[in-house]
Amino acid sequence: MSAERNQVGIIGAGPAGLLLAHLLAQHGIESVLVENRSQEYVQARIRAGVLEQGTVDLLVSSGAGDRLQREGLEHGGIYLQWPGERHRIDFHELTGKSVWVYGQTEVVKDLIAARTQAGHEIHFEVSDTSVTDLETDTPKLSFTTADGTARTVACDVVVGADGFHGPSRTSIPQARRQTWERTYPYSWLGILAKVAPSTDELIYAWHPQGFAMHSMRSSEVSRLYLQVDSSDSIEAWSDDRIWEELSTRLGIEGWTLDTGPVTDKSITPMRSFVSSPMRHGRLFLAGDAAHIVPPTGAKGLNLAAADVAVLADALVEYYRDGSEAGLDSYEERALQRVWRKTHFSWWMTSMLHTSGDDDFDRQLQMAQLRYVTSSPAAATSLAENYVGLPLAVRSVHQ
Ligand code: RFL
Ligand code: PHB
Repeated sequence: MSAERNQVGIIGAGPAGLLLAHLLAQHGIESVLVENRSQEYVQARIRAGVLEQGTVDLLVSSGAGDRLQREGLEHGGIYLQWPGERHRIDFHELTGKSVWVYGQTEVVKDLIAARTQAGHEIHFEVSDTSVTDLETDTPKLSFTTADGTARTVACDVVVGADGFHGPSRTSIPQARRQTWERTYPYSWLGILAKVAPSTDELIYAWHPQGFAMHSMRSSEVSRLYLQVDSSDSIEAWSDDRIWEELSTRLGIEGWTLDTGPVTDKSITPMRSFVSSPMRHGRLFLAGDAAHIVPPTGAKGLNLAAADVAVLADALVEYYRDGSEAGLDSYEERALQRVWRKTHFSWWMTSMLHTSGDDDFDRQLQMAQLRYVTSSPAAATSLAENYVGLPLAVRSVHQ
């Protein structure tokens, strides 16, 4: 076993870990980045599709946004619908901002390319990842490389960007951790299809048979989702059954859903989860490692990006001035945003998904949908949350 030294240890080459490594490298800060999956797997993992303007601005200003600017689809609004009615929420008019449709797979590919082109390594397919000595000035990141070499790297800081199932969060002593969790009684079945989108902007549809959504990846590829039972298995959903259900739930007079070959399909459970603290000694958590939102608000990846923006800023300040003020205020600044987006994601989810057959709940959902599509004040509230609220101000430095 060899003893090594690095500035920042990062666990996880998802959007959070890759973006953090990239932002730090821009400021000459070195990092060791480890990932337990293969590069091919990470680049093909189909998840998010919507980037807030702030996330786009961050990627572009850091030099990783060239392809995003060329290929990303700018959307100035979304449609909200229920049987017989489809309404547009105009983000441009209400907030002056947009969102961009650009797959998480593409963000990950761009960030991997940026890191490798800059001559920095990503250790894919590692095993036995662990962090120790968290309460000292040199926390240790240990892992076994793909070729079987056991390595331990002494760092100034270790960042757990290893998603919901990674080992970082649970290396914080149980007695210090508090978690808040809600598991929803339904899941999302998502498909990727080789067919031009049947819509210019995303459609979020309430339907008595369950929520449905029409999103996209490009002018030739559509991404669609269906609310299904938590107990449903993907085998129970043939492509024909999926298209039939999508056509029913998204259907509206004078509009048809074009169908095409399904190239990917999977079922994802819906969960809200927040864990605190996001820091223990010299270990910092970022992204899904610390919090999960249901995808209805399109917030998960954007939250991960916002966490690492704050953390990168704090680390730059630490290495430049020796000040730990930014690191000390990381959790407070991150959690404010996390809870706002946790609320928004829960709210969108609750408004659009059917659960049981309680007619009182349905009447409330209908009342809420009518309100957000008719009141400029309510529509603005949805719009400003969807496009993303500005980064929290750093109260300790003012
Ligand atoms: P990730 O992407 O889970 O990355 C964590 C990485 O850590 C690795 N890892 C380890 N590495 C080394 N050693 C270990 N022991 C490790 N254990 C784990 C993992 O392999 C992985 O590569 O977390 P990160 O970076 O925080 O990024 C979070 C986002 O991936 C997630 O929030 C979004 O995908 C959520 N999400 C959406 N977010 C949006 O902002 N907009 C959307 O439109 C949106 N749509 C979605 C979504 C998530 C979905 N699913 C499947 C959960 C739609 C769906 C269907
Ligand atoms: C997606 O395109 O995958 C997507 C879009 C909006 C969401 C969730 C997922 O709210």
